[in-house]
Amino acid sequence: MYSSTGIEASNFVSSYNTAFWFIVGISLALLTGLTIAMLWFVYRYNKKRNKVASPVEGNTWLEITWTVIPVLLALGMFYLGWSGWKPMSKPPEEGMTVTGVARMWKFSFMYENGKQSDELIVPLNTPVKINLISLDVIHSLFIPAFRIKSDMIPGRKKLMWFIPETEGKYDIFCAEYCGLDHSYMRSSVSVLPKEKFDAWYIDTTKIAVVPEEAGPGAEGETIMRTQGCFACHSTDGSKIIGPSYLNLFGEQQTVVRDGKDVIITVDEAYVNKAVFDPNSEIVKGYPRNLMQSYKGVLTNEDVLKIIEYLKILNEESATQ
Ligand code: HEC
Ligand SMILES: [Cu+2]
Repeated sequence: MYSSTGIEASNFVSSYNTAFWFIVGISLALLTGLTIAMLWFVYRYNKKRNKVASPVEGNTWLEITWTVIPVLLALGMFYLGWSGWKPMSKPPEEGMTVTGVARMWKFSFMYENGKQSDELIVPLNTPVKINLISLDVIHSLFIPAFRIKSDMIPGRKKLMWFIPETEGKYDIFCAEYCGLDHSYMRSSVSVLPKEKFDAWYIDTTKIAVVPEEAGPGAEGETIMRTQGCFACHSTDGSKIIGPSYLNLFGEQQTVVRDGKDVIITVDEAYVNKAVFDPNSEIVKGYPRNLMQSYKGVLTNEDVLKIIEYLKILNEESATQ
């Protein structure tokens, strides 16, 4: 994985770099010019060399020069910045759309065909538009190699787009401090040639849908996918941020309630509480305050559908 300084990984790299080096160049020229002038004045007009202060009358041409030149330089910086930024807010009609979901502390990307991935996979030379969604706090999707960054704000629709122009794998970071594991909130974007991308995209067998489409549990699965539950809960028994959904429903679980360990059975009432009031009972060994309440987001009916999915998940794994 490389962050690329030399290569043009996206359509925004060259205009961005032009503005960047223009500003750096002006800053360096001003720094050296001012430092040299300052040192010269210290040397030439110190008390030994210039015993009597000489009053200086105004000099119109000098004043015009040092007003007009910096104004032009500042306008030049503005122009390059503006003209490089403007196309970023104007996505083209064509191309593909991906939904990028941020959640403490993970990105996931959902494709139009239902495919879901924690890493962004995109085809070379195709415009990619990303709908930016945050499910909890403000995050920021930052792809340094592509020279693009955008905040992801809960409750607000935002779009980011780019055309990947060089094959490779590049870093993605969260660029907005979003809590404890912010610094681990990383992902990557892989730019593949069109044929390789298509092969990956068409292969929907790896989509994490356990129930048959429209079968029992499918609705619950869809709810959880759109709410981002799978960012923290796996379906294969592995621990991610929260406990796995596999073999959860109907099993015994040790939870901490009012500071005391209690053994409970995961039933409907318990799942309801876990979803609407997650901090009242914390599964032993897991941190408090990670899972947010879904009060007002999900209904009791939604929770019943989720429970149906949890049951199906156990049955599916038992028959395999
Ligand atoms: C930000 C990460 C995160 C997200 C997103 C999240 N959870 Fe959780 N969840 C946790 C953590 C951590 C725990 C364990 C601590 C606790 O009990 O609150 C947990 C616990 C649970 C439990 C109890 C599990 C057990 O072993 O007893 C259930 C049920 C649950 N979550 C369901 C959901 C559902 C349904 C969603 C989506 C609507 C969801 N979670 C979204 C982090 C998350
Ligand atoms: Cu973040």
